[in-house]
Amino acid sequence: MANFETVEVSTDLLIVGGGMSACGAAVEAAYWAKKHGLKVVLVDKAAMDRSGAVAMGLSAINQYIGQAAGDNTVEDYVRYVRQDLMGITREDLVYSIARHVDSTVHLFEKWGLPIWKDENGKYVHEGRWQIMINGESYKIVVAEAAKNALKTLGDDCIYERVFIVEPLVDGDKIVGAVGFSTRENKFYVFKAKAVLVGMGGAVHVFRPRSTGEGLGRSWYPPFNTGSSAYFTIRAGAEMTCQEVRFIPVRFKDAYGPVGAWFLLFKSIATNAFGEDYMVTHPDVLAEFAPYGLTKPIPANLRNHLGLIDERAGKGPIYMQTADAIRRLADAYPDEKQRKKKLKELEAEAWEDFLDMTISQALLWAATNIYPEEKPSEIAACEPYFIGSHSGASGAWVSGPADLAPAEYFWGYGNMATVKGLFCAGDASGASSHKFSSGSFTEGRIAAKEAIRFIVENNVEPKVDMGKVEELKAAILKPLDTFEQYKGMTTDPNVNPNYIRPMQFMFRLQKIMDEYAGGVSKSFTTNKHLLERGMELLTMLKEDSAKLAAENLHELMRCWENVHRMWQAEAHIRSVMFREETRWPGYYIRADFPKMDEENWKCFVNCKWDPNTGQWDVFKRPIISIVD
Ligand code: SFD
Ligand code: AMP
Repeated sequence: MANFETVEVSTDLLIVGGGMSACGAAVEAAYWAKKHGLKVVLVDKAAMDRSGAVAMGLSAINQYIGQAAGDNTVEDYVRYVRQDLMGITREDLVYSIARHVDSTVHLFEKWGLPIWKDENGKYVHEGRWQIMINGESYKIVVAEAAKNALKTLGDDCIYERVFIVEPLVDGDKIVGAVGFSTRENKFYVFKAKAVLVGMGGAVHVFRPRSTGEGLGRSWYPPFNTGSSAYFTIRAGAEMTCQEVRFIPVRFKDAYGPVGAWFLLFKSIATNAFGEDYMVTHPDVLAEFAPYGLTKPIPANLRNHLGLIDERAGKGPIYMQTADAIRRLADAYPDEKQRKKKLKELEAEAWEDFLDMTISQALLWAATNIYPEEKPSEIAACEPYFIGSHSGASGAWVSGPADLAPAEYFWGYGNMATVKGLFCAGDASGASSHKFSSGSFTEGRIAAKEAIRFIVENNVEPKVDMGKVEELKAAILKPLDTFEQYKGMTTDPNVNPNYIRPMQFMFRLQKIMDEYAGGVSKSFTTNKHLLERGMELLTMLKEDSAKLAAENLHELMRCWENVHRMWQAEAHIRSVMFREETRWPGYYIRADFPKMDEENWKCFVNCKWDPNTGQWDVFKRPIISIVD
């Protein structure tokens, strides 16, 4: 620890994270900061060009309203999100993003992102809200714009490969963050008048399906490890929807996307006996009325129907790719045209993976899959925390002044319940279906409000440097622990004096998988399992003081796992509190297997008190703003 330099950086606005929401925040903040002569600093644990969920690229922009063309209205989008989340959504937040999202998409196009166009120059839609892109370089295009915007404020605005660990708080106000370089022996202290959190969601909290040679493969990118949740919880912010994990259905083992198959190619999925599970369970859908009886059927119910068949021994579940391609090609009676269309469809099918999940294309090639000839297995993934997709976990933030009911408004849009702490993308909860475009848009909204907050509350951050020294010692401790004890066993992985981050992660994943309804329990849990899980998690928490790191990379791994562990705790506590099953297909409470609209049509929020270390879990009302 002695050879770690402490680097102090002072700024007005600090943006933590460098993904879609942080890039949106950077672009917007730079504009407003310039007007007011303010400084903005962005910190990413990785390199912005390829960081976060969009690192590998994407094949579609999943939120586009098409307002100008009159394709849809913002209200339509709010209804869609409310329906998909089984009624549990902050309509003011969804509305606020949806009304601005088209302008974001137009900016992306201006910056060079290729969006598919039809012969009339209109965007090619994958589904009602989704438009197709050649998105292999999506993140590079967006990051370039963000970096260019920040560069207009100065040369010292971007810190890459710096891992943010902990918030700095003064009373009820955020005053900065601390972290460390993953490349040099440097400990960073960022002092700020406002902090905007955009550090994504969390993966590898639950044991993944992948094992052995595929270990670590998941749908969600491995770089997002619960830092947003940890940062906001530890700052004392109220959190919401921590029970609403997301389980996507994906092509099995390489986790390739299904959206293009279901929506663009109009494919169906069946069980191994050829039965379409979406039509063979009307009774189950009726149990979850009104949502189960309204189109589109919510993502979790779609999962649930497939899982019912799987549990009944009717697997594997297949995407009927060959049928879908044949159907589309057969629409061309002319043989030459039909063959041309077939080739086009084959190319599109492969490109869908090559744009965003290259390993799925490799797995198809390696396992002799020709999508035009035979179907391909799909499966429900392990659970993830991603409030910007079809999950909802994140911080409880204020809505916009012109839309939010009084209960949802406390002065600045997208500000958490801690003063000066703003959240966007996966970091803000209860406003699902933002996706890449909506997350960037929310970053813009939050950054504009954060700058307004700074202008109206322009006081120097009071940082307690004694506390910072304590944090520095605690954060770097795993390096010392390893050095101290590494020689005491012949195998450095097995040591009674410490635990390495990989083993720590395995233990966390086992607890979550077996007690909180992971893959091996077919996403099913109950009060007793959750209580036992909490007991084991408490012991894991104790052992986190014994984490050991051989180098800077492992030090990051240690703190990533501590972040995951806190996300896990918020999840278990919230699942335990909500005594119903509202999102089967994400999880089932076997002791409360039915949805209970009367008692549980509400948000489940929670809060950890930094002064007492106590958790509080409680209800918040749903206030609808759209009919
Ligand atoms: O269809 C720290 N998403 C899709 N959106 C679309 O619009 N189209 C698609 O095609 C999408 N597909 C998709 C999507 C997500 C994933 C995981 C897959 C496929 C496989 C959703 C979007 O990608 C998502 O909504 C946004 O990216 C969310 O934005 P944001 O800003 O909340 O998170 P981020 O982009 O992942 O960025 C996180 C950043 O934080 C950094 N970070 N920095 C410092 N310190 C720490 N401790 C940090 N921890 C994390 C990261 O490096 C990163 O910069 S489809 O298949 O669903
Ligand atoms: P995915 O590839 O599953 O992430 O899907 C991309 C987009 O399409 C998301 O907006 C999903 O909600 C939506 N989507 C995927 N499959 C379906 C389906 N079967 N019905 C309706 N919407 C879907």
